[in-house]
Amino acid sequence: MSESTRKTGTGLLGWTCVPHALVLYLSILCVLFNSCDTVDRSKFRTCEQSGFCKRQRAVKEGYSKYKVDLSSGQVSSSSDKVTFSVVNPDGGHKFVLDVIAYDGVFRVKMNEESPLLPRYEVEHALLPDLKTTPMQVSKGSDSWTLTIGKDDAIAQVFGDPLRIDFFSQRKKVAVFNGRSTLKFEHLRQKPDVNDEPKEGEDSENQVQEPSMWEESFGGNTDSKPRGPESIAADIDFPLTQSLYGLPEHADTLMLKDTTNSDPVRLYNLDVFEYELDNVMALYGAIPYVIAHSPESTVGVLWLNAAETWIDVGVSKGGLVDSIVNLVGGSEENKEGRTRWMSESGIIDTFFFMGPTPADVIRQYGKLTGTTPLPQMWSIGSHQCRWNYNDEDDLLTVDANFDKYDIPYDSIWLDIEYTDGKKYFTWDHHKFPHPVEMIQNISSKGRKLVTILDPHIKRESGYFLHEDATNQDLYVKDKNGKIYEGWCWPGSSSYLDFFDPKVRQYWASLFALDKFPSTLDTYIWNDMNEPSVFNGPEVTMPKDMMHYGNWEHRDVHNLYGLMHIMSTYEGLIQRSENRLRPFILTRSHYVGAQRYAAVWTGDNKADWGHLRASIPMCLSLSISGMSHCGADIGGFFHNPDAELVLRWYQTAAFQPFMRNHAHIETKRREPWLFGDQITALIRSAVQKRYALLPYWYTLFYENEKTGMPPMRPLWLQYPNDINTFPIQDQHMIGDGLLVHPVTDQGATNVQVYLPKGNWYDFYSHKKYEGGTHTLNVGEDSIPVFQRGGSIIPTKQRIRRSAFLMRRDPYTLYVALDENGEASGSLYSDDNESFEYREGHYVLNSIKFKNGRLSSKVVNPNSPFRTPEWVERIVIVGLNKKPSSIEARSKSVGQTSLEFEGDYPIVIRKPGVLITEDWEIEIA
Ligand SMILES: *[C@@H]1O[C@H](CO)[C@@H](O)[C@H](O)[C@H]1NC(C)=O
Ligand SMILES: CC(=O)N[C@H]1CO[C@H](CO)[C@@H](O)[C@@H]1O
Repeated sequence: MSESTRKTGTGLLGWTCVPHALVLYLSILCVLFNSCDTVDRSKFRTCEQSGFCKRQRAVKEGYSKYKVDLSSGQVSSSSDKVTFSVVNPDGGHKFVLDVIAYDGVFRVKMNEESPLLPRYEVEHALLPDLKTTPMQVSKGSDSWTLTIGKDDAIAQVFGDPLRIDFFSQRKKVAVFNGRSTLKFEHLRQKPDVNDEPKEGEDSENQVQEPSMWEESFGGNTDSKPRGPESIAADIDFPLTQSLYGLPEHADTLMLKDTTNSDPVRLYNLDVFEYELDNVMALYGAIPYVIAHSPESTVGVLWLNAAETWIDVGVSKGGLVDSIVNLVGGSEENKEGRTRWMSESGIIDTFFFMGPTPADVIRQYGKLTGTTPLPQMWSIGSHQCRWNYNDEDDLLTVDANFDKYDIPYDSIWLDIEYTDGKKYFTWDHHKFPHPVEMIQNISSKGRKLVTILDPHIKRESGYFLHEDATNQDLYVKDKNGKIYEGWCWPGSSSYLDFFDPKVRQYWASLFALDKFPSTLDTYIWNDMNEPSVFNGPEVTMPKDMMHYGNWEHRDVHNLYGLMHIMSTYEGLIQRSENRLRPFILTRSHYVGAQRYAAVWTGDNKADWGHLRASIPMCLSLSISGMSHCGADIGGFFHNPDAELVLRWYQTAAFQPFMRNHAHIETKRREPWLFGDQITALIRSAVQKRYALLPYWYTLFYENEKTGMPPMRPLWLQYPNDINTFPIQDQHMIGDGLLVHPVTDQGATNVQVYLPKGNWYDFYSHKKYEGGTHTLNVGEDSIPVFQRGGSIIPTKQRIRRSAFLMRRDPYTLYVALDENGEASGSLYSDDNESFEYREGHYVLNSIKFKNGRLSSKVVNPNSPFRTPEWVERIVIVGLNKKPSSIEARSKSVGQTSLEFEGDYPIVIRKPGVLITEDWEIEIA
């Protein structure tokens, strides 16, 4: 959540001292004048207002003269790394360049040879113990050629000037420093004002700008004790201008040209009422781009945790032009360009060489990790509010879900459940019996999720504050004094999660004898950018100090990752490694997918924000954060019935589904908008629950391969250029295509279906590939099943996912032009880590030559479940069957009843998902 009173424009003093009535009055004023509806831009820096960004953006093409000394090239003993020395002839400063190989991936690292002080290298984002791979090295006079595999991936390192060309399947797909804009500000002594420029000193070192050694913004001064140390480099993509990634932004899925705007900014911030179609920084930062073309796909990760800005060049004409060029095959203007600028750290870039989008996703997942399979309940529907007031309120809301027959799996408590915003405590007046309350919820198979933020109330007697003070667990300023900022509790300090001792301490707090709760309590980590109400840009000053003597500047974008890593450890310890943790985080960085689900933060009750939820979650999904959703209804302001309904219908088909609202909004539980809307919301939520087996199977595959459940169309149809800009519809797995209705008063939607056969998932009407205009009513959620897919569902909808765990399946089989289809079905104990020891069942299901057959992929699994198949629905058969027969160990050989011409519905095949079976259609 975001501080509500910030909209009044009063500062720290204002909102602590101004009486409530005045705050209210100011809020009313802002409503009247409509000035509270947008972000206060003056709070956040532009590139021009950020010293290093301004310096780096002024760099012209051809600026850099860095030279690689090829004769210095050293190949490591296992040929997985080549090291060169690099010199900047302007002043003679020396650098080290490493090229390292992993399976399908090149890593390019550049640091000063002997920096004045160590420069920060990102920790914890990548998986530990990465396996490198050998390269073949061929040494030429002007370049060295490094090859992975046969000649699948090649990096050609040129000496003068420094440039690296990357080839995938012999096509040039990326170029590092091809425009010679690399600029590496080496660390230096602070010059005396009276110093004359020294002989032999580089020209850059002679320029002194005031922003280099101290910088002020919005009344805060950054003391910059280390001086200027920014880095920047260009990375271009000769084959394409279709670039994706760089979350988190409330912007288009396909990156836009930034020539006439600010660069895209990555700096984790708590932005109040964020604007749409905007490259301003938001809560998370994933410095990762995928450049996609029908010829080849390549990914680039710029592993740096400091403030980062990225310029994107995708031609003057932008998107339309680039598509025209793609179609026309024109060579000009095809190249997409990026230039990356970070305030500190080193240059550390990864090139994921593809060649297909699925390969890039897999390669990225192997280095940064994938989303572990979530517990089944956590992909159900969640109910949250700032705040459910007390035990009665919470239990009444819970009971109403049953009364109105709307399935849901967890209820959430925001900050007001605590005793005075002291985390790991309960307000004893409002929540006198937390354990009993949670047990009441979990007896119906549901969970409680409570919020735990990283700021700690500075109150003597509060155990956490006392421990943190006595055991030295807080972030400090550069003089060693504990940093104090302002957040929900008032005066607060911030745990330094970079310190292993702090992570261990935080993890220990989840023990059930420390935090009154149960194993059915899960965690929401908010405000972890970190949000500091009175800090520069609402966050921590850059010259604060973390464990290891690193400035906050170096590690800012990692703070949230360290917070959720500690929480994850706490949940693991609490259940003695048995249960899969569930955490929702707002801040995120590369690798956060290994620990948490993510939501798009404090959005707004308007149609634009509903539409934005799709590209935002798609962008996060392709960047690893696959368990993504947006607050249903919009966090700020009050949605009307139509918007709430459309939002439910949209969110029911997104990976993370949660209704949440600001404390000043009206109640918006799903039964509060009249009987008809309640019924329509019920139907949307039931559709979600019917598809839980499909989502669950997709999340299992996501852990294995990195492929996210929610996918842009181009991920599935990489050669269909019509799909490249699409962001109002998406795929779920490779079987379903969704085009939710996201316009107010819409009576129709235009749906693009790629080549092939498609079937309306609910009416079974057949469609061919192409653009279709569909009439929509208030109950419409256009969902299409791809001909060639098999979708597992459960059609006995109960009050929670838990209660459906033993229910039988209905399979939806949609045949392609050849009368074939395939799909998978995964099941396990829905909550523990035992699946990693083989306790699960995976079915590979195929339809071919009139026969539907299922094979247990892991027949030796000890996992047992009574789940069986109760119905099979087939579309696309070219003749009506005369008889249908099932064969399996449990049913023997038996003829089956079926009905309907179209679709054909097979009743009670009775086969088990733990056995192989066949159904013959004659
Ligand atoms: C738990 O449920 C029981 C039975 O409905 C009720 O009497 C009790 O007050 C509930 N306790 C709490 C703390 O919610
Ligand atoms: C089918 C199955 O094994 N279901 C398990 C799902 O998780 C619950 C606990 O939440 C177990 O009790 C079930 O056995």
